[in-house]
Formats: sequence, structure tokens, C-alpha cells
Amino acid sequence: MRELHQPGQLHPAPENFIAPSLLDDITKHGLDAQRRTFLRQSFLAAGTVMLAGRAHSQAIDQSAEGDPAILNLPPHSTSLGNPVASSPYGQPSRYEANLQRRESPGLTRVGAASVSFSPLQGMFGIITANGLHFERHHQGWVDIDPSQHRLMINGLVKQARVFSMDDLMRLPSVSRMHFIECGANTGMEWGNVAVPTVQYTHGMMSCCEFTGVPLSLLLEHCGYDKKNGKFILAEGADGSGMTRTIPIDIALDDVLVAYGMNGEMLRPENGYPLRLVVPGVQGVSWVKWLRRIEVGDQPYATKDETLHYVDLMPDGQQRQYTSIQECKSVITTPSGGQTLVGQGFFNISGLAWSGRGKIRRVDVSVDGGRNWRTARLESPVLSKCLTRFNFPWTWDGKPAILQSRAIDDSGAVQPRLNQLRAVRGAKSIYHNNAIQSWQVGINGELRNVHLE
Ligand SMILES: Nc1nc2c(c(=O)[nH]1)N[C@H]1C(S)=C(S)[C@@H](COP(=O)(O)O)O[C@H]1N2
Ligand SMILES: [Mo]
Repeated sequence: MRELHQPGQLHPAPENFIAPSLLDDITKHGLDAQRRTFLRQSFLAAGTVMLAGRAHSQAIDQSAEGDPAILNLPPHSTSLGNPVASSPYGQPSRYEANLQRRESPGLTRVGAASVSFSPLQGMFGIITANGLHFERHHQGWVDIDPSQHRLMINGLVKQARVFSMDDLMRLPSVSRMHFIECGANTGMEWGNVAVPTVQYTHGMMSCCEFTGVPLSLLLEHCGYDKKNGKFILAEGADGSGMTRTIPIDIALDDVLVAYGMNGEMLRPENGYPLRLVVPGVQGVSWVKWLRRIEVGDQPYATKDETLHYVDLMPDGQQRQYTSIQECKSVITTPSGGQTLVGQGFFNISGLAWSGRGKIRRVDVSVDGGRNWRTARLESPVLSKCLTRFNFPWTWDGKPAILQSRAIDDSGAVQPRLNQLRAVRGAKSIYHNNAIQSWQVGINGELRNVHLE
């Protein structure tokens, strides 16, 4: 795993945003009845996918007898529909109201600082709808007047400059599809906590088409110091004082100063009007409400890279500046909390990604990793972007364990959880890219399990 430099000294463990009491609760007692109900409700939408599958096959079986739902004409087939623009900004169907980003019952919310997870179990393809993009705020989100917003570039530059949004939006722009994953995604699984659903195991991840100005263009424009400029510092305008160091080679490579997300302006929760897009790098470096970029000759060692976002190793040392999101994949349907409603055919579908480049291959196992077969990768397969994979499976009604294993074009293979723990210990928070296991019971219910 890539590191910018070795830690020079020991650092205290980072502040853990997982509430120890709730963690104990889930670990010792499992989920209580109230939470179970909550989770059942939150995954109703996902369950609907499975039920729809059954309805479909029943419809095929019963077509000779006649299905009332196809024979009777409902009122919507015999009347006028709603006029255009009665919903000037389009909303999802009311039948999709359960598909929501959600806060995990196992995480603390400190004031406005918290995290909401994307409902991966109910999403298709590779693009995250803007209203379902995960959120991670260290000090809450803000809605900034773009006419008042400014970006300064200073430090080791010939000419420090301040840009307005108008200045930035007249410059040449590019659009690129990339995933963003919080370094803490899948963080609870380091220990013996197996959170119940893919929304909470992997939902601190989203993928969008971002539009903006290449940072290289702005740095050139300001005449950055090519000899001594080795790092940049990115700073956000929210109350968290979010600041991150990024090596200049990454900054000049594919980093964007972005204002667009999936064809419209960024949402306030995701950094409106300006955020940094740092492809392949953990979410924390994608500074939102971006207000300043400083060019420097060494890493800045800010609070967000010394106290937070460091990896606690088994020997008590902390790894710093571990920023690349390594090769990873997960089966999103069927997944924990969902139920197979009968034997027979199910399409296994999931997502694979790597901060190092493109996904080369994804293998799927239905027997806990004893046998693997290659899944079908759906196009497009893009660098530092989610790749959708599909795998046909016929469930025979017996217990099964579903897993996916990704391999990227650098040759990196997604590790088993215990392989990762052997190197990194079980007390880390960040950069868990282990293979995820979903156990299928004879009742068809899927749950998250950690294999030996
Ligand atoms: N200014 C600022 N930028 C920020 C944060 C923040 O709290 N403030 N959170 C960071 C973290 S930890 C992550 S994972 C991503 C989350 O981006 P999102 O909320 O758009 O999903 O933004 C990063 N950028
Ligand atoms: Mo994060």
C-alpha cells in the first residue's frame, strides 16, 4: 500500500467516530428488535426488487390462466395524466420513497457532523443519483452564495490569484466519471462487527460524472514553482477547517476543481459551488466548498492527516498519508438484509473499483471462496470509476455464501478479510478493501458474515 513517507513518530489513535457504546451493543447483543424493524423498513425498497422477480416469473407461469393486473384497465389507462412541469424539478415515484441515504444506527452524530450512506442495494449501473450521493461532513453542510464565493491559489507561485465562480466557469472544462469513497468505508468490519446491510458496509461511496477545470491549468496559470512545489494544500470554506495535503504529481495529473455533478451544479451537501475531485484518492481529500489551494515544498501535516485519517497498525504505530483507495468490490444484490423469495434464477450484481486504474476482472464465489468463476463486466469500464458486474446464479435452496473478488489493471487482487487483518490488525478504521461475504440461509435470508 502506498505511503508518502514513513511516520516519523508515534501518534495517538485518531478520534473514532463510532460510538463505543453502540458498537458494544451491536457486537454483544446483535441488533435489538427495534433496530431490526427499522432495518427491515429501510430495506423494503430493496426487498421489492426480489419480489418483483417472483411476480415476474409467476406472471409467466400463470399467463395462460390470466393475471387480473394485465386484464383489467386501471384508471390511469383511461384518463388524463398530470401536466408537464407540475413537478418543475422532477422527483422519484412515491413508490420509491424507501430508497434513501440513511444514517447508521451504529455511528454517533456529533452535532451536525456525521455521515449518511448511499443505498447501494437499490441502485443500478454505476452512476449515483445526486439526491442519493453519500454525505460526510465534519462540521455540517453549508449552502454558499456562488456570487460571493472565491478560490485563492497562493504559496509557491509567481502570481497568487483569486478566482470568482464566473472566472472559473469561462475556462476550458472537462467531464470525468469517478468514484468517491470515504477512507472509513467498511471501517466497522475491521473488528468483529458485521453491520447488517451493504448500505452500511459500503455506502460511504458514490460515483458521478464531475465537470470542472483541471487543477493543472490553474496551477500553470499562476506559475507554480516547478522546482520546489512538491505538494499542494486544499482548504474548505466550512467551519471544519478541512485541509489536506496532496502530492503535486497527483494534483497535476487528473485532479479537477469541479462545479458540476451529473450534469447540474454540485449539491450543497457535496460542496456547492466548488469542490476538489481527486480521482482514486480517499474522500477526505475531495475538499468541499473549496476556497484555497496553496503550493508548498513539504507535506502540511494538518489535523486531518496527523490526528485523523491515519491507520493504526498492530504494533501501535500509525500509517500517515495512505490515500489511494485500493482494489475492492462488493455484491450489492442480493445482499445483507434482503431475502430470496424462492429457489431458481437470480442475477447476482455488484460493483468493483480501484484507485489505481481500471478493473481487469471480477470473480464470484457462491460457496464461500472455494470455487470462483468470472463475472461479466458491463461497459463502460473506466479508470478510477465504478464498474458494474453481473453473474447468473441458480439458487438450489441450500445454504450459500456469496463473495466477489476484484483484480485491477495494476495486478492488485482484493484480499480476504483475514489476509488484511494479518497485516493491518483489527483496530484500524480506514482502508478496508476486504472481500465481503453474504451468507444465504435456507429461509433465503442474507446476512453479513466474517469467515475464518
Ligand atoms: N470542506 C470539507 N470538505 C470535505 C469534508 C468536510 O467535512 N469539509 N469531508 C470530507 C470527507 S471525510 C469525505 S469522505 C468527503 C465526502 O464527500 P460527500 O459528502 O460529497 O460524499 O468529503 C470530504 N471533503
Ligand atoms: Mo471521509
